Amino acid sequence: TGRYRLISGNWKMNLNHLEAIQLVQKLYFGLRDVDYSFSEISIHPPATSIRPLQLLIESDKMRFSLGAQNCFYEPSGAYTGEISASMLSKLNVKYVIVGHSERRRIFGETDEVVAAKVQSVFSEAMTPILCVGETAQERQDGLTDEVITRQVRGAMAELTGELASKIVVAYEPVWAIGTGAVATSDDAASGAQLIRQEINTLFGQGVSNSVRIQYGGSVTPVSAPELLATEGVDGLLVGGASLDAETFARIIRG
Ligand code: G2H
Repeated sequence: TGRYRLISGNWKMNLNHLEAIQLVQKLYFGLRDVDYSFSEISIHPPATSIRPLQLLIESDKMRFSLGAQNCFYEPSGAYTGEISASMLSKLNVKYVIVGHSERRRIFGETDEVVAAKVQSVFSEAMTPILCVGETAQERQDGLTDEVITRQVRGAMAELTGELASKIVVAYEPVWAIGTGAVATSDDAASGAQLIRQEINTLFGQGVSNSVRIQYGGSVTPVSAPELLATEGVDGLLVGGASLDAETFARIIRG
């Protein structure tokens, strides 16, 4: 497909900066005999660990890209507790997760907020990893297509085609997140297809063909190989299983 595989570790709100350094060192040594040049690896720690990990990755020339889990859409100002895209880009962050279902559900992020965050990440020359996916209830009610279409359109409609082609979209069915209920390869394929179809409608085939689509939701070393081999799936967004170096290394090794 020409799309370069991206495997991302989303640590969520876990590990202090000392534990973060240990985990990345372990991961690095765990992979030293492995050829994983066919994949890019991004690591998304809590904000407190970004600077320490930047120093570690750069000083030891580790082949990991640095990621963040969120950012605010304004560049600066009176927004107590928030972190801007420009602050992240100064730390050489390359990928920023935007619109994760936990942020939509717990922190009330709407499609409009997610769209503004996508724009702010692009404005700092970083790449958003846009998360979309239906809940169990929505799936049961037959709303999967509608929800995915709305979330993709809501976050992407205002982009130029050039920026749109650079986005990474993570299909994360909410019913499969942290539940151990991993989606089947068929579920992942149809989610990815829906996403690519909507991007095709918005921007045309050139753009939809270049967008990378990840699968996320209870990925383990057991399910990873089949998911990675799934038509239209270009990578994984891994939560719980990225918190253990050996486990995450097994996923990367494939
Ligand atoms: C889904 C995923 C990573 P987990 O949220 O974003 O987490 O693998 O723990 O389900």
